Amino acid sequence: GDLETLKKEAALRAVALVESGMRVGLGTGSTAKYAIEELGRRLAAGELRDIVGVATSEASEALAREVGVPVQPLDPRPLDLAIDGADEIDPDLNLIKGLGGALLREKLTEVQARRLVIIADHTKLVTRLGEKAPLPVEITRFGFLSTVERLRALVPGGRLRQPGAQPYVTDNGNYIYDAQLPAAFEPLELERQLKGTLGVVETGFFLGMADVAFVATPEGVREIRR
Ligand code: DER
Repeated sequence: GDLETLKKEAALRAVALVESGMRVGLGTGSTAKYAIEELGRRLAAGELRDIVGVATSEASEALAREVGVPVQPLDPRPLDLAIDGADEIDPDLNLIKGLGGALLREKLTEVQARRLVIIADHTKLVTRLGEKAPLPVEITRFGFLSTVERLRALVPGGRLRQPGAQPYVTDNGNYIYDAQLPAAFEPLELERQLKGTLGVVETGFFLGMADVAFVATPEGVREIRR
């Protein structure tokens, strides 16, 4: 089926893992949207009860409220499960995320999940991170021109998202630099260098975080475990 059908199939598989009483991280993006909608449907049908959602963006919080998923702010308690999309998924389930601009709240939320379940269509599969997507890097607005120069020195070829008078602003009031990744790099090392760059808040590398990915292909949904 078309990509939207595939995204929804992956989402249904992830939501099938949700049990009554769970605290669930609600991802952001066009795939996670289907998961939030399905959670609402299952609650309305009485198939699930006592679910608490923790949203990873203003948009996902609004959607959760709209479909009847109760939401609470992130607090230090662990989440039983988090469900989210990805921009790239490599064979070790290392991810690039952030094309939807939600990477900071997603990482802050999903690091507290006992299980991080990724949902995607097959176009997100890569053999190596960087093949298809830039690496989003959230940077402070203050001094962003200097931070962009520091990042250009580290990963040449990137650009501020939506450059011009009104750059893209995240839910957290920050900007995003979309970095073009080099042909060969060591993700953990590059993550360390980026995080050590003054003005960088967070990167879209989600390394070693995902436990399982449901990837919908025209031949069916693949379940990939780390
Ligand atoms: O921006 C994000 O982190 C989203 O989760 C993104 O990685 C996936 O969005 P999509 O499901 O709309 O492709």
